[in-house]
Amino acid sequence: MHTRKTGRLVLAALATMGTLGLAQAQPDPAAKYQGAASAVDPASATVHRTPGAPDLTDAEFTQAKEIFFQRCAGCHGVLRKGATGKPLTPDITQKRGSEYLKTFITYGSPLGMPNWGTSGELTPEQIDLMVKYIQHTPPVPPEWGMAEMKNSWKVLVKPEDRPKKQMNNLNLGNLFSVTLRDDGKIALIDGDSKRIVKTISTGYAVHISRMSASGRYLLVIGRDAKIDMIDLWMKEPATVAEIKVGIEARSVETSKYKGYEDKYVIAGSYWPPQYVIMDGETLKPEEIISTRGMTVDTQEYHPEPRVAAIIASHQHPEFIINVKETGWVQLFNYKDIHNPSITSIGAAPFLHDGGWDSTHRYFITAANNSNKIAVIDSKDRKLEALIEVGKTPHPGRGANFIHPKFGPVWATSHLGDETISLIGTDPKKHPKNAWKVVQTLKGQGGGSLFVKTHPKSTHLYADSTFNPDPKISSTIAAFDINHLDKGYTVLPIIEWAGIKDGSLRVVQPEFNAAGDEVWFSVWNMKDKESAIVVVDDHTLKLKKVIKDPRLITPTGKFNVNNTQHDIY
Ligand code: DHE
Repeated sequence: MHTRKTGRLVLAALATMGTLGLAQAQPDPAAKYQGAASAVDPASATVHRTPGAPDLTDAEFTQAKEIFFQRCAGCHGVLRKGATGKPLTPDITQKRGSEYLKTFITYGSPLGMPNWGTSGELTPEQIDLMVKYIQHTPPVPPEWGMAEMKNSWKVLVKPEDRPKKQMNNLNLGNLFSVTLRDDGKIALIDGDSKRIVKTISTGYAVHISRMSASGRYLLVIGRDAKIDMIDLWMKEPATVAEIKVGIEARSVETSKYKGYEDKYVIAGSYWPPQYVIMDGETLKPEEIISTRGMTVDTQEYHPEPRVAAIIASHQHPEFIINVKETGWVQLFNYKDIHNPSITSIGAAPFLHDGGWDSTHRYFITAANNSNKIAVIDSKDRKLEALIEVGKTPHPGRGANFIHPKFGPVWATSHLGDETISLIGTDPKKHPKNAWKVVQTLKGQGGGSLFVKTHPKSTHLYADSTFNPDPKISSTIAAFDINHLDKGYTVLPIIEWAGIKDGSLRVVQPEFNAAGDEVWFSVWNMKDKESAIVVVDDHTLKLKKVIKDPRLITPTGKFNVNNTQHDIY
């Protein structure tokens, strides 16, 4: 663990390269979990040639750059150093040679590389182009510093002009913010009436929503790193401030430590690799911290350690920040944001998503490509455990419940296999079970992204969104927490939605505030009908199907009360 006073120091040395791995079996579910289009504007990156690489005209280089940023950067990184996807730097790709690369891009691999050729997503000509392109040095997009942030920053309604109390009669605690991914909007849906209150334009390929500590402000981040701050107290909820914190991003959070409620907002970006602390009422950018630095394992310099999950500590005035490629968890203390003390805790590379244990003391997070779960003690500021789990764990924020035999546990499912790992989380009353896998459940199949439960529920739900078998990706597994050995009940979500046309999958369970309903997204293509299916948690029966032409590619759903109070 390192504690360092930080101005904006960034250390530098050279990086080693991984190697491309190719296995022969069937594509596994993770193959579908492709990076979404990077928001980096390909035109913004400089062009240069590389010795040893097949020639490309400028026009070909530019076209290939577009395809790479759109299709590949989410997994391989903008600088192609690798993350969810393998490193693709010229020293590796030129050694492999064009034939090998062409096969790899065409057929994919069960390690998660989509089959771009046989799926028809890329033409043979485009594949030839990409084979040449990835043998060149990657073009580097521009940085995005304070000047660019301030240029993009707008306060649309000044704090002094905002209402002093809630001016609408919405049951805010049971409002849902729903990501309309490819429409660049969110839908605010009233949890009681199941009606869309309104849709609000946000960033491109909008990703997640988070709530301010008071439950008043909704923060939404797009993959283009645009943040919208929505005031839920207004007569009609509306955006009161916005800012673009980088070129590509995934995570946003607000300060929750007592005395600092709604005081600060933090957002972390994929490109440039950095995070920024903003004023909690206006989004004014205050302090930018670069995450570039050394990897925890080989201590090599990494130029693009992207910021993954961020969570707000309840134990100290701190944000807890996952730095994906280097494997550091940074605790940014916001007592003095311009002279911050940052505790860096070494975990494992490829940190991704995660959430609290039921006491909100331990941050439990996936180091997904290390097949590990890291447990961070946010009170004592240390690594509590690194736990081996299944292939490519992907918990979302995970799911907490009292296991009839092992006591308090936290669950994660996996992208790379069908298991669900239950980890003991109570070092005081169940020390034997703490920070180890106490039970491994068998889910429907790999390709799972999210598990969820609720303190008032006796069910654990798991999706299998990216499983290649539509019978699995269109349904949900519901486990009875008190009889886990009985396996699961399959909920035919897409059948209940009554939608046949399109390429449909079910994603992300989310409870309502009362904890007696579970909402699932029926995620279709942009020009096809999608839906949200609401299930009665007690009976596991269909309660309601929400359909509306405005519900375009619904994915993440964030109940205000549960998100505000970290209930899952
Ligand atoms: Fe997400 C959370 C990154 C693809 C839906 N996603 C997260 C988090 C990260 C992340 C770092 C944790 C944020 C936090 O807690 O602060 N997601 C990425 C990617 O890099 C990836 C793999 C590819 C990409 O290029 O974006 C990716 N994510 C997706 C999707 O394709 C999903 C399924 C659909 C969509 O809307 O894009 C998707 N991600 C979600 C959701 C959450 C999320 C719903 C929040 C879960 C929660 O309960 O908090």
